[in-house]
Amino acid sequence: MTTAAARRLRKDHMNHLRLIASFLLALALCACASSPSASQKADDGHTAQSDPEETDTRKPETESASLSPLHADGTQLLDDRNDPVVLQGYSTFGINCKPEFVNEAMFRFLKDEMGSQVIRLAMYTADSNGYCTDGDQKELEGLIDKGVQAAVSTGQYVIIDWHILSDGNPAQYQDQAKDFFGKVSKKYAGNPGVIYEICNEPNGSDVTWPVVKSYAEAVIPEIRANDKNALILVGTPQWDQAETEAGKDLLEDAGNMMYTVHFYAATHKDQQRQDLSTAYDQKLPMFVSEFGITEASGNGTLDEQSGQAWIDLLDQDRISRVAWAISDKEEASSIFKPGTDPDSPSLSDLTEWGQWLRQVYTGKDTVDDKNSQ
Ligand code: IDC
Repeated sequence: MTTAAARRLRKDHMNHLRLIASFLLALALCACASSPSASQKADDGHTAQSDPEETDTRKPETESASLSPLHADGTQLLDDRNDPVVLQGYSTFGINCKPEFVNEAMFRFLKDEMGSQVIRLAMYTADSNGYCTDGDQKELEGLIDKGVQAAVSTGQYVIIDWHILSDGNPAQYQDQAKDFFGKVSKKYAGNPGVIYEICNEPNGSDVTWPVVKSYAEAVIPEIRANDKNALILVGTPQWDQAETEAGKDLLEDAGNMMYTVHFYAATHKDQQRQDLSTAYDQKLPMFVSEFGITEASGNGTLDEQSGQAWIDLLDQDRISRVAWAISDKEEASSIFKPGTDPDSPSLSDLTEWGQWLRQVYTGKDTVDDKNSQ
């Protein structure tokens, strides 16, 4: 269950209680107070964990019904009741390279066992069968569709990520981006679960914030023509690490949007955490749509200490976060071991990184769970 859904169910419950006799209300309040639930944690600015009792007894008719429209207000993401939402979840690897990991069983596992509330569908534009280079556009659009359905039907938000990388300047494929976002926003208009990330990690010495800003000003209207309210995420220069530049010169008239920040904790430490705090003070609405605790290469050792310092900061500022990557490639940033069956993942398939994330997202220790099986 999402943070928002857990909170809404609890609120609905409370509203009903208010209608009955006051002594019952007192009793009910007592009962609530005695169970420190996920929503309480979320209210404190920490990420939510699902409460099995609530899930079993008060499950909405369809899981997708639990997805509240999201909107940014100041630095904070809010649901349709204006309650703060802090999403946590997982990014696919490039769907161009690992399409088999985009499936409902996988996304359900991530939700049920790994604390996921949001799935990011990373679609490379130029690298490895890129959408704008050698990839099959129809196939990739079909995969996006499959991923959106799988995420929403398992009660999770879904980010459609235009994953530029070696094509560091988003303007390079701006026309294709306009067509693509026009097409998908038409298809998913009004679906509260769908979030649009219009460029992963702009990079290159000439790719300054004004360059990214003008790309955003060209692409966002394509989405707004179909969907006035969808949440849109906009990248920042230097691989999503120049958020303070955006903080000095915000996009205007873009509607509901946030700016993305990425970090890899073994490489990015105090300086980058300081930048995030500076941007927060600038009142920049931020969303961490990709992070890892390896080096920026996606490999090397895990820096759990720096990773925890980042998570503490994100908790403090109530910033949503999405981890890289739903993959079994032999590298430290994969959450699954090589050879994992993408149609039936299990806890024993988790890498050290996967186990760390599960611990941080759910509070559960995977080794203990395995021992008790
Ligand atoms: C990396 C993958 C790696 C792949 C490389 C190029 O982990 O296997 O060879 O892309 O396709 C990012 C990018 C993300 C990177 C990741 C790790 O958004 O695509 O994935 N990373 O390098 N930004 C910072 C790190």
